[in-house]
Amino acid sequence: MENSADTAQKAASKRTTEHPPVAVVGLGISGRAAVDFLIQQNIPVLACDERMDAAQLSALWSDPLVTCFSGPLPEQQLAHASAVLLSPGIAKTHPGLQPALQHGTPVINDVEWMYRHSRNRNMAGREPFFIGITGTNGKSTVTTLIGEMLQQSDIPVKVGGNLGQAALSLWDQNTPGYVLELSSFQLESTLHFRPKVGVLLNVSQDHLDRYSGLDAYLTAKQNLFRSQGAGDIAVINADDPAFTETWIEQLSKKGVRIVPFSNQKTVVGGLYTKDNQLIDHRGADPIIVINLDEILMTGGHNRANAAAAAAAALTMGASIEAIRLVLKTFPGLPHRMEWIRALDGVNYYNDSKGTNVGAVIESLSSFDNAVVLIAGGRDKNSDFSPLTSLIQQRCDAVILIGEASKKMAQIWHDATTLHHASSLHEAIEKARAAAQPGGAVLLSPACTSFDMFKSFEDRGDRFREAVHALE
Ligand code: UMA
Repeated sequence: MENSADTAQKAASKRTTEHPPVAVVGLGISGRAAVDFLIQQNIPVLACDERMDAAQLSALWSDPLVTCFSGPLPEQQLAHASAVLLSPGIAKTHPGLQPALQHGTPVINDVEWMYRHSRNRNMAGREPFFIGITGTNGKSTVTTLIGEMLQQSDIPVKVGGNLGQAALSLWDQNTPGYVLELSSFQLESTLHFRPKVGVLLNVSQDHLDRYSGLDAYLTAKQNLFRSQGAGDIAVINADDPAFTETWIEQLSKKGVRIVPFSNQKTVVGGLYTKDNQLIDHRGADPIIVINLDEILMTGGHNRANAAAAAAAALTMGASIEAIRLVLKTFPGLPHRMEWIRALDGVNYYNDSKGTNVGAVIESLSSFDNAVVLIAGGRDKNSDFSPLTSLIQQRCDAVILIGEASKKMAQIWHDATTLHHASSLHEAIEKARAAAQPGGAVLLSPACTSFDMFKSFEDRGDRFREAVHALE
């Protein structure tokens, strides 16, 4: 008589003959969700992680479909896998992936796999739709807004991606659509992924530790539209000079409908802000969506975010009433210009998600003056000089933390008073001492958090706790 382990083993070996193995490289949030999904699909998996040891890996899955590899990537096994699903934190230039790439093994990712799966498994005769959102800044906010606007319109979408919930963990046979925040890292490894609506918010310098320059970074972002064709929609920021007429024309020639949005000018065919109103001018006549002073989120960048989100949601059937309700009540995401408290007449803001120069420019621009900025962390090979004049105009002092502090000090030494701090607590104390009543203390680091914290959320949570603890 067979015991249950024998039965599982037999079932697994029967299953393994039906599908060649798929390799998953990197077993963080996206990799683990991919392995779980493949197990559910009865597909054998080669689960690889260079930084986890064998004991850590063996604790993750007991299913005989999964073979784990810790340490250096198993190059030959990857080359002979039917596909490699690559985690976004690992670039395709990784030496351990080269044999697979040379062998012609598809090196793709969880988003591409989900898309292909969705083509095979039609739901009640209908394929789910995808909305993909990318850009240097604002993509988490816009992704969340679109999700809320559709849900308020009784279109029950699932929301995730770079936002935190891995794409494959969202899969549900009955879901009509997915709203995915997509980073440039993720878009490097999509191929046939075809969003019904692609949203490109803005592009400014970021991740220059991974890309050779702004052009390479922009190319990765534009990959969102690579497979779009007739009937698809591209929501594009008409105020961003990075999106050239030639590129937009190429999209139009494929039959993609361009829906521009602007916070500066009238764009017929799209959405724009004018005279304190957000206007939908996709049709023949302009329609007022909302008065701008009714939008709960503050700042010019959030008006652009509201316009982009409304454009995407409207094209997928959201109602104006739902959009209005969401914009009136959505307070913004944590760690993005999050107001924490006022103490001694000074307002404290957590902008830990401000991990690049463009984000800090947006955040600082929403103050007139009297800001004490806390900046620094792990540098992404960024040029911090575009911040110099804004710091000069708006900051009473800058408190520098982390690995980038020396480089920042060299660039900003003439702009304002600079102080160094060796911990976030010390930075908060120094910021408090430098701040004036009526002013603000702003954590907006222009860097990643990984030199001192687990993540930007960890950095922001600790900042919030420490500020609340001030007496
Ligand atoms: N690993 C290796 N070899 C390497 C590097 C990493 O084996 O050379 C392993 C690590 O040991 C770890 C795993 O790979 O176990 C980590 O994979 P990952 O870095 O791709 O991270 P995930 O945990 O899968 O999280 C990813 C995104 N991370 C990155 O893009 C770096 C998360 O975005 C995203 O929320 C998640 O997938 C779900 O989709 C975070 C991010 O920082 C928030 N994104 C960047 C940004 O917003 O600027 C792009």
